[in-house]
Amino acid sequence: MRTQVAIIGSGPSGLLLGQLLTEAGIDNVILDRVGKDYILGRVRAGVLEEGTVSLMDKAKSSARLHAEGLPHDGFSLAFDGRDHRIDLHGLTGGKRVVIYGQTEMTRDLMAHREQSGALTIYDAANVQPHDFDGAAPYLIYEKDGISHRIDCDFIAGCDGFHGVSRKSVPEKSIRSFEKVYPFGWLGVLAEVAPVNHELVYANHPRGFALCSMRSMTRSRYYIQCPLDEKVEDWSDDRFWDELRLRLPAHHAEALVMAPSFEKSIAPLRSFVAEPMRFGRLFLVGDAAHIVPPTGAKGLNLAASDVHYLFSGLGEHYQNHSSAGLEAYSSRALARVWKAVRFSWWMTTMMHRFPDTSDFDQKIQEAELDYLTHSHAASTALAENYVGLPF
Ligand code: FAS
Ligand code: PHB
Repeated sequence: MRTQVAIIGSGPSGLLLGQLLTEAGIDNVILDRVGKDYILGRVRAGVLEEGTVSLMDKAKSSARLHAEGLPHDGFSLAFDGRDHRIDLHGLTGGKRVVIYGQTEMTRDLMAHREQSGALTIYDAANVQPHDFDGAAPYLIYEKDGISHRIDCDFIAGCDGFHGVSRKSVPEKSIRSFEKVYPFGWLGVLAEVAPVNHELVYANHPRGFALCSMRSMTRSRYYIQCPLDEKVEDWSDDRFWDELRLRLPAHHAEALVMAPSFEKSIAPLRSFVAEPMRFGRLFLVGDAAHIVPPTGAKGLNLAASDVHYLFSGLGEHYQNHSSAGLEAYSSRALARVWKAVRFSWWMTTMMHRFPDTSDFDQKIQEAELDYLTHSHAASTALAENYVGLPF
């Protein structure tokens, strides 16, 4: 088989890139090592920046997003028993975010891809990229025990943090930067009305908590937990009790509880691999970088990577220019590092670190006090949260 762009990974990165290329008439094939239902069973992000929404528009996959997504003009920081609202819309000259689950975004992109007739090969085992440092890269994979080859012009490594793409690059050619946080997030999904019409990020002596949602009838809640916690040790009752202890009284009293239908623990890390391009192999999204979810940047960074790569591939095929592809890594990393900084800053400000010193705790409290009383500081938070320009 031959294609112009071979994409490894059918998550948001791969699907969004695949649909933008298909709409532009650039032939592409997506391979994923698991099946469609497994991908749709993963519960991940919930907040979309306007840039991500625009890319879904461009991919002709945003009808349901506009019909069901919830535009949010602000969110609250809760500490010392009260809420402090961050007016995103007012502080950023009218920008906002949209609440729409990554699972639904993935579902929409998959549906549109099927309608467009573009090829996705699920359950593709042992995908291996080859000769991407030359002019004729190709992929080898196995399906139903038979080995197959796909010749292509370019390979997009959209295969996430644990994928094969980054691992296929010679160690001497890649540099990585990492910070592992001493806690994780225990998250639940429940078919119940959210406690507040906007998100609430809570900093409490017992730990961080986040009240989010997927719709006005489906809530998503998180609490910070130690890294050695086991999800089976957390009954719903224990989770709800702990969440209420970390929220201001008016939220704790208003919280509507219901049986959870999803419960999981995610570790938190910051990770960046440089560069993001190796010859004709491009790393995209979580394959190149990971951020703690506190700033809601992971999925949105994947989208901006896709924007830069799609722009470069379009220039290559339509204008016979390699300028965009040459600039991909530096352009993507410039935005990645600012989002990594913001996600680290928000995580450091909102979580309780084990063994933190009294001095560091006072600094955190001063940070929150300054942030919620300074127009300049809250503007800086708001412009990062809605998403810096592409
Ligand atoms: P993904 O990991 O989503 O997709 C990669 C795809 O590649 C997968 O389908 C995988 O099956 C496939 N793949 C991997 N290896 C392969 C191989 N060798 N061969 C073929 N296919 C292969 N972000 C937020 O903004 N907010 C959140 O609350 C949030 N919560 C998260 C919770 C968890 C547990 C995780 C892991 C991430 C979370 N994220 C969150 C970040 C997440 O949303 C990612 O940023 C987003 O999924 C990135 O999308 P992709 O780059 O497409 O990677
Ligand atoms: C979510 O709804 O899953 C979510 C929202 C905001 C975040 C992280 C996760 O910062």
